[in-house]
Amino acid sequence: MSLIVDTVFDLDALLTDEERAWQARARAFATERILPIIDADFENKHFRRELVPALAEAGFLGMHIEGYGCAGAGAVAYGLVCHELEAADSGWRTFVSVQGSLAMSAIAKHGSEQQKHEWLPRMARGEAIGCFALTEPAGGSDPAAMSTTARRDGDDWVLDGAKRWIGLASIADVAVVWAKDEDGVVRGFLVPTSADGFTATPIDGKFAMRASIQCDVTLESVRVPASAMLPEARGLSAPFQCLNEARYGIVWGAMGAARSCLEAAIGRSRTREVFGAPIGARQLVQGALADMFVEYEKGMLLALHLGRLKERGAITPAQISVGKLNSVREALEIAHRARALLGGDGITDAFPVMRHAANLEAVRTYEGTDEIHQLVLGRELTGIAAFS
Ligand code: TGC
Repeated sequence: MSLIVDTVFDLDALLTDEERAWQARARAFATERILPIIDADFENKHFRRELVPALAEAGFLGMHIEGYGCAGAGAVAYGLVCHELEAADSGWRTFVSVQGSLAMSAIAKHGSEQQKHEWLPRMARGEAIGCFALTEPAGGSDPAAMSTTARRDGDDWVLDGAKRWIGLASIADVAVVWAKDEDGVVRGFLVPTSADGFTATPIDGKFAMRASIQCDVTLESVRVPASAMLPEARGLSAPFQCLNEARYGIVWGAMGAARSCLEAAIGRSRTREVFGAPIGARQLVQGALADMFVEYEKGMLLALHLGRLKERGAITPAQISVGKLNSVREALEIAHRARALLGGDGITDAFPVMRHAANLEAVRTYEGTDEIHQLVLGRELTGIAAFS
């Protein structure tokens, strides 16, 4: 099961048999189903929807949720799946995150029993796709400033506003829409995407995440019944609890992209000859590989530690910020250094490295930018919030 970079620390030895089985299933899926098609899909800006039933069949959708047709797997198992999928492409880890960590988690954490029974089993089977509409065109860092509104009209709610960067919205069946009610309180609504006034338009011109979908969403007098409101979601902490789940998956996922880049660089260093010897025989190259490897292993140990904390119910948002900040920042650095070691060929699709580097630019920005996570940690350390 171990790859070159995984042998030194033998992290596999710290996993249970069940976790290794999830890891193996995800690695097989990534190798057999994603890697053969990902360069073409990235080039052609194509989201291969026909893979969704296979992802569902593998049990990856909402896999950390208990009951309602979901696998009820542990946090480390979920992290390992994110790691393997993102080693192939961030877009497919993002799909699993949006569906499972955001949309399904919102329903599982904040929904009524009826909402859970209506949506979660279908979403776990991949028969219904969800999206999570929080970020707005004016920016994603300060959701408290959202301008989307929910107005009560008789037995209905009427939603108006705009959202941006909403993954999967144009193919989703249900949108978890966050809006302020007439008292200014953030509430969540399950909005069928077929509702009158709901429009999702894929964002074009992306240099990252080209094999996945992010959309502009408009809500123009979208009318939903009172039963569409998530009863347990009241205030911004409700969507933030879902972001915690997605950010946790990124801690593992970004290290998957890093692993792919590191392996490409190691492989190339053994075969590419310059000045009469493999570049891997040069001290500068070995130093670069060693630095990349050290950061990769530190990132994996941190991910595993956070996973075990999460399984004990002991993880905090600040700890997740450490993981998200570190994993994505170091994965990007590893991707950039790998690109340099590959020389000119590193900018081509002969290697996955530029694709990962481009994707990681998006991952660095969504689910809290580097700077947001630095500020979360700054507040943790000083007791002073620097946001406002
Ligand atoms: P503040 O407004 O003061 O707090 C609001 C309430 O939220 C609570 N809270 C959290 N609860 C759980 N987990 C967390 N991580 C939480 N962070 C905050 C907070 O305790 C408070 O609760 P209460 O009960 O007192 O009302 O906000 P803050 O000052 O705590 O936080 C400020 C800041 C900047 C850290 C926060 O606004 C933030 O994290 N901003 C970044 C938001 C972000 O990540 N946006 C990107 C989302 S990605 C996306 O929408 C696309 S989805 C992916 C896709 O579709 O592809």
